[in-house]
Amino acid sequence: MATRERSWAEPYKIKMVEPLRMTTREERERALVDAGFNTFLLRSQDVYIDLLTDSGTSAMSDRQWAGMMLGDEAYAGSANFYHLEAAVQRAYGYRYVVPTHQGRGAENILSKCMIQPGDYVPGNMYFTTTRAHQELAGATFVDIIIDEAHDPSSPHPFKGDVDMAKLDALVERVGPKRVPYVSVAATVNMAGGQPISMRSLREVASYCRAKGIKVILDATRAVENAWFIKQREAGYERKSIAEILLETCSYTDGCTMSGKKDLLVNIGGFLALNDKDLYDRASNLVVLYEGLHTYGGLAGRDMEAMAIGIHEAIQEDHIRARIGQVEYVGERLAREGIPIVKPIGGHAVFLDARAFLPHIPQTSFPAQALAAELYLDSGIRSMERGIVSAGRDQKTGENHLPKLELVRLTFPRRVYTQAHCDVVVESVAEVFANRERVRGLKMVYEPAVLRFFQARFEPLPL
Ligand code: PM9
Repeated sequence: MATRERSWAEPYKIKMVEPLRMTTREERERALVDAGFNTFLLRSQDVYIDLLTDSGTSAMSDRQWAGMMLGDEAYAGSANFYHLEAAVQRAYGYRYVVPTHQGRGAENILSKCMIQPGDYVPGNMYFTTTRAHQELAGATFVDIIIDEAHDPSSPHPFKGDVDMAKLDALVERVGPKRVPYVSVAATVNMAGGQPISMRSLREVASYCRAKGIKVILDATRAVENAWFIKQREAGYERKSIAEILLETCSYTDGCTMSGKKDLLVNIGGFLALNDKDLYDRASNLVVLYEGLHTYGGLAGRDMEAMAIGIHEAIQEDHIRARIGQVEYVGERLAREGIPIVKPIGGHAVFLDARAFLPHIPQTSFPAQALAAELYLDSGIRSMERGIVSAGRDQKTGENHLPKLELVRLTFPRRVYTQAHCDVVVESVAEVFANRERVRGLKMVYEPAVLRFFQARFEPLPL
């Protein structure tokens, strides 16, 4: 007898709810003009389904909320710091932990400790805040990701992999002493939430160890990365997410972490390191920018929630449902013929704005325009990940022109239901059906750094 397909469901039930506000199209038109056509500048009160980011937007569990009540708010030596330190050591395997208020706090400390002006930092695609801190410290970022990562239609299962020839060419050109570390992200956000394989991590580690170069992991979504390794890489099918995560970290010398993603908290991050000297410098510097090395800008209760989040993040049923939800939306959109980045990523479905709006040139910000249009249609908030996010070349002042011009539909963890997902698919399909009506934009205000957060736009005539 043929076995019937069985559904899976979220491994939790809802205990507390937050009402959503629906708006009229007229209200959204006004809100969008007020926000300068930038979804970052909308008030969340004017948003119906918020897919701007998965950062700090997850629902904490009852255990995490209970942990918040156990905050030890001592200035120094809080018990919650030691819980967090032990949780990081257990799950990620690094020796030393410096808490920070969020991921970019860790990036700032790391960049200041490791980079000398004139250095080069290779990485598997840039991330906005990561590159900004590397550049502020005087380094030049060099992209060493495989070419497939820049092609939204390539089905490569590990688009986050490093191209070793690109890495070697850089090291040969500038010399290993000018490369303080290789920055590897798992998963790669800007490529579409795409994973790096264990094979690639191993290769990078053995190359770098031979040259005396350190490897630093951006572990922000390394649990999601572990899920993809388990699904796609031979030899890992039977390993647990916890085992895969530990092996991932074992090929690196430390990590920066935004706890606001994988770790299911609304605020928090850390820098973790194996090298004692580097740790001593980092724990000294953190005092200047974040707070004492046993709180790093966090309340004790925040560290407790993150320690518990580490445990919850690596549960197989959690990660299956988290990535399964994103997959559900991606597969439905693909069935509608809507151009998305393939394979579907871990934290988000990425719409390919170039293919969606071929009549809008990249310099008229098609992804920004598409995010605005989606908001107008239904109040769904998404995020531009294209030319606006890429910013300008530090030396020439010219716009970076990324091959990927994307709109990110990012799913907070444990927040939205399948019915919300269906509403999202229907809205994107509606915008797609009327896509020739969408107009490009011109930028009328451009901030000096990380412009995507605060830039303002006006629509161009059709
Ligand atoms: N990521 C995101 O929405 C929030 C800010 S940028 C719009 O994807 C990686 C891979 C990230 C990340 C933040 C950070 C910085 C580092 N690495 O936001 O400072 O995706 O905690 O982390 C965002 P913080």
